[in-house]
Amino acid sequence: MAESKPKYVLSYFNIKALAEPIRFLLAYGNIDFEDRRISREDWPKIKATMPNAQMPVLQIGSKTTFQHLAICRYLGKQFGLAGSNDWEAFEIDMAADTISDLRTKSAIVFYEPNESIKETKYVQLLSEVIPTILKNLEEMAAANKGHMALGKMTWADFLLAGLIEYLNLLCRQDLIANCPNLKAAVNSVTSLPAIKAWNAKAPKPDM
Ligand SMILES: N[C@@H](CCC(=O)N[C@@H](CS)C(=O)NCC(=O)O)C(=O)O
Repeated sequence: MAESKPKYVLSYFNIKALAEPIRFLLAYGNIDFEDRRISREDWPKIKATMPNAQMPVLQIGSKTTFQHLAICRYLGKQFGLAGSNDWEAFEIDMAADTISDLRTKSAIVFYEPNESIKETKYVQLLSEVIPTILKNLEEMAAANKGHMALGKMTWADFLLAGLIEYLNLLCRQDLIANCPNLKAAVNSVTSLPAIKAWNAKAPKPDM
């Protein structure tokens, strides 16, 4: 990146969801970013200007970046949260992709417009899909001493901590209530002074 001190602008709706891990990472990295929250009324006018017509979008100086996982991975590298070799980066990616699986599989059901189809799909989601992924995630966190990878804090912990409220909503449960190691991973991030300060000043989200 050529610019020495680029301006950061994060565009998203006034919700936590996919942007909160990015906000957490920017707060952790002590990056003074513009937290641009687009209203649902303004979104149709802005949609066509965004890559893939979706958000989150993070402007870094003259660069327009998108895809929340790629952004988290990049910021993780910038802030020393991405491991120190290809194998370590791979272990973090496996954890991040598993968290992402939980989100995509539950979001498809949550956003199903037909109420009766939705409830039918929730039966399988709640009885099979979520328990399988959650068990795997908890085992990964147990093997990594209360973190998602490498036995220490990485950007995958930030991903989980930033997404957890949204995941709980999509999955209709407190996912970490009975998962002490996942709870530890979330707490390791939310107890950081920078994240506490962010949470204290963050605007009240719409959901
Ligand atoms: N693959 C993208 C997905 C982004 C995405 O699904 N964004 C949604 C909000 S969570 C969105 O912009 N929805 C509005 C629309 O599609 O009109 C990512 O991971 O960042």
